[in-house]
Amino acid sequence: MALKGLVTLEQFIVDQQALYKNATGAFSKMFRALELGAKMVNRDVRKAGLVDILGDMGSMNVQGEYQKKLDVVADTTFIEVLSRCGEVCAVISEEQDHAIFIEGCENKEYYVAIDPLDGSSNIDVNASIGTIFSIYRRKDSNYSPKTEDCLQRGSEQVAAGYFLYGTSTMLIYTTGNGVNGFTLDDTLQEFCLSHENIRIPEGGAIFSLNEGNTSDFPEGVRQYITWCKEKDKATGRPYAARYIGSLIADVHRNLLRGGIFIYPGTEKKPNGKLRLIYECNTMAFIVEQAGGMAHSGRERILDILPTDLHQRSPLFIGSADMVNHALEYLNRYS
Ligand code: P6P
Repeated sequence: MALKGLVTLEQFIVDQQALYKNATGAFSKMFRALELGAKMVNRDVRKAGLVDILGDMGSMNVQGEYQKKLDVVADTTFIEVLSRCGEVCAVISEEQDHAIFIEGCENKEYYVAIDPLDGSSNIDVNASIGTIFSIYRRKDSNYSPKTEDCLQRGSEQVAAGYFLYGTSTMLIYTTGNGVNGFTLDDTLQEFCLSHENIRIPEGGAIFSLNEGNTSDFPEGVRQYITWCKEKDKATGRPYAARYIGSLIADVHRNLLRGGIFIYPGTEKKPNGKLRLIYECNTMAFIVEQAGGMAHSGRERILDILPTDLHQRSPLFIGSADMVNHALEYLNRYS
């Protein structure tokens, strides 16, 4: 790649920061911390087969899910780098029961919500996994942070992004002015701008959900998926079924190609499996900024006011035309 075309993440953030007259540099310090954490996790993920960090920890997280060793390594890594950057007052992590309040940063205004390593079930089989993060600003930073400060709507996010440890390592993020993608150049160990101003196609021909759960799906979801599978040349059906079982990878594919990802609520689990604050909200902000939609089946994801750090939400996310179509079926058969 000719140097002239090379825009590193660092340069991009500096350029973007110039757009904000009252920027204090806190933002770029947080991003440098997240970038360092991702490079460390990327290194561990890439060598996981060679050292003893595959498999289960033998412990459970607050979700009642068995923790993989890499889950815990990633969680520890990101909490460490975010604590040391000196700009974050609290970290909400999928792997931590409670908010982690950072000593010495009690008066800092930003907090970070993170799923340190999403897609754990894919770790041991070498399928794509990733880190999901959101940055919020506290309403009032004149006192030590409390858990209640970290229960804001997704529409309050200052930034949202994910690191994808796939065939290449990428960072996709938004600060509310569009979505940009960076690919890690392993030789330089720099994230370089590779996908500028990503826009999700309005329509798509990919549907992504775990059809193993079909018998538990709401009737509207079942009917929509049946429609996606019908033969109809004029509308390009049947659509393609694609499901990696890793939220980041499934949403990332649809972000670039168009498509819909659905993790619906069921009778047994009316709020589905995915967590609102550090999975649904993050992906919703990104997809909406790229021109798509993200909905719970009841309301826009970013409008939901959280009442619990680890609460779950059903998720319909992707190309606007496809999400609207799926919601029509949901309403028709509800
Ligand atoms: P299921 C991974 O464990 C995860 O949290 C998401 O990344 C993924 O979309 C979902 O769970 C997969 O869940 O029930 O289809 O295995």
